[in-house]
This record gives sequence, structure tokens and C-alpha cells, in this order.
Amino acid sequence: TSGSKCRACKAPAVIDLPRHNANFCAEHLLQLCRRQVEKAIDDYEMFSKDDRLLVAVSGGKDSLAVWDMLVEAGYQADGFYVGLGIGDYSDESGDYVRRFADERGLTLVTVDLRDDYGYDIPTAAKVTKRVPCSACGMSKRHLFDKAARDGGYDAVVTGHNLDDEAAVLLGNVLRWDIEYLARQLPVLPARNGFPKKCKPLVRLTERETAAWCLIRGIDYLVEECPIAAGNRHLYYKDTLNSLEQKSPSSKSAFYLNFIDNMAPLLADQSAAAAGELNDCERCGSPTTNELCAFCRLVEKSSAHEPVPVELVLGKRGR
Ligand code: Q46
Ligand code: ZN
Ligand code: ZN
Repeated sequence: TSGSKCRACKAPAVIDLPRHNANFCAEHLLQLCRRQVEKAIDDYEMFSKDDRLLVAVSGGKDSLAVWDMLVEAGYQADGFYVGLGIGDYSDESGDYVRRFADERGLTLVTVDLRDDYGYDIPTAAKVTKRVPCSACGMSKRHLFDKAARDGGYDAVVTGHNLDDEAAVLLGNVLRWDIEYLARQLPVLPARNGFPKKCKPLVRLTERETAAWCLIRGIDYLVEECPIAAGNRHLYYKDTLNSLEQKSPSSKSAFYLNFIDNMAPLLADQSAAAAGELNDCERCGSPTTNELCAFCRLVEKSSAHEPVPVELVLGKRGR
């Protein structure tokens, strides 16, 4: 971008965005991010300023960026963090999240798997012979939903960005997984005791959220979860980035046109998957069984000796 100028004000640019066919200075990059987030919130009817929001934060750039953007825009947004017990990664990610919240005087709700439930992700993966990401994703979803119910929040928010959603979409399309496709929406309405789920960053790429953090002085954990390395999700991202390089904006067309044109055609598929649920005997969460999947996981894993993360690094998934 050396020598290039901002499209809006002609000041020296800090970032080039081929999909917008333009360069931007710091201030106008922030403005672009704010507008894309507001557009996602409005177009998909996510929430209003009267709603209390709970934002899942991991210490990475996307979740801290979305929390920052919502607070800056005047939304009532608290943070939610789960200590997963994934070695140094979890210790560091918790530090970043707590520092972010402390510096800004924001409310952070935290759960620690080891302290509060007597297990951690490596141990759960080993004991149940599941891939770590499946035990992890299920635990995080359960605790996030529970925290939203217990705290009386109106909606939960995650930092999934355009790159994440397009990569998941590619995976779902490669398998023609209709049930997953039908549920892959920027907003899932509340149903059966599950809170409304919103993804305000679906119109922003990782580069844009990273630039937001850099300009706003947000210190985030750059390192990814060690278990994520080498999984299919990253390979799908690379594939989409090669396409994007040859034809800018193909990534956003792939995802956003799916949401506008294709997802409505699948709507009845997702309604069919809903069905009636009971309350879990132990924790009261909605489930199709007597005990929910989380309580069954806790039962199996919590009496077990802690397993070091290195022992489960070979097993990926997602
Ligand atoms: S934290 Fe958990 Fe992710 Fe790590 S174990 Fe997998 S799901 S990769 S977003
Ligand atoms: Zn400018
Ligand atoms: Zn339960």
C-alpha cells in the first residue's frame, strides 16, 4: 500500500482491500468495519440497544473485536470466557481476556472446566475417545447457553467472521450436509430453551478484524489453539483464499449469496430438525435424553487423572 491513498479522504492508506477495490486510512477502515457490523445486525435482525448481550470471548482477535465494536456502538454487552485447560494456550488466552475486560471496566462471566466441573478438554477427549474439538465445542456451547439462561441475557454473540463462515460453508457443501447447511445462519432464533445466537462479524474478513484490533490498540492472543493446527477448517480457508486471490470478492459472494438465496430454501429442513426436548435431570438443560450430553461428559471425565494436551494433539477434527 506504499504511496496509495484512502478512498474516502485521500490520506495515506494503511490497508488495501481488493474486494472493495480500494485502500483505506485507519479512521476509514474503522468506519467500514462499523458499517458492515451495523448492516449485519440490521439486515439479519440480530438485536437492539435494549437487549442484554453475552459475547463469547477466547482472547483471539475476532471475539475481542466484536465485543469492542458492540460496546463502542452503545450495546449492552458482557463477556463470557471458558477456561478449557488446553495447556499454556488456555492460561494465556484467559490472561488476554481478563486484561481486556479490566482495562475497559467491562463485566466478564467466567467458567473454568477444571475448577468448576473437575475435567479439562484433553482429559475429556482421552476418556471419551472423541476428537478434542467435538468434546470442546459441545462443552463451550452448553456452558454458553447455560450462562445466557442463568444471567437472563436476550442473545448470545460469537466472533465468527466471513472467513470462518465461508470455510464452514465450503465443508458443508462438499458433503451436502443439508441439516448443517440449514442451521448455518448469521442468526439462530431462540427455541426450546436455547438462547438466540448472533454472528455480527459475518460481513468482515479476518484481515479486517485484525486491522480493527491493531488500530484500536487491542492486545490479543495471536497464537491459535494448538489442537486447531492442521485441521480441515484451516485447509478450507486456504482454498477460499486462493480463489479470492484470483477473483476478489468470490469469498463474500459464496457466503452472503448462500444466506440470501439458498438458506431460505432450506428453512423447513431446520424446523424439521427441531423436535420436542426434555429437561436434563441433573442440570435442567434441554436434551433428548434423561441426562444431557454435557452432564454425561462430566460424569465420565471428572474422576479421571488430568491428561496433558500433548497426548491428544494428533487427533483433530471439525
Ligand atoms: S478451542 Fe476447542 Fe477450538 Fe481448540 S479444541 Fe478445537 S474447538 S480448536 S475453536
Ligand atoms: Zn480516510
Ligand atoms: Zn445436563
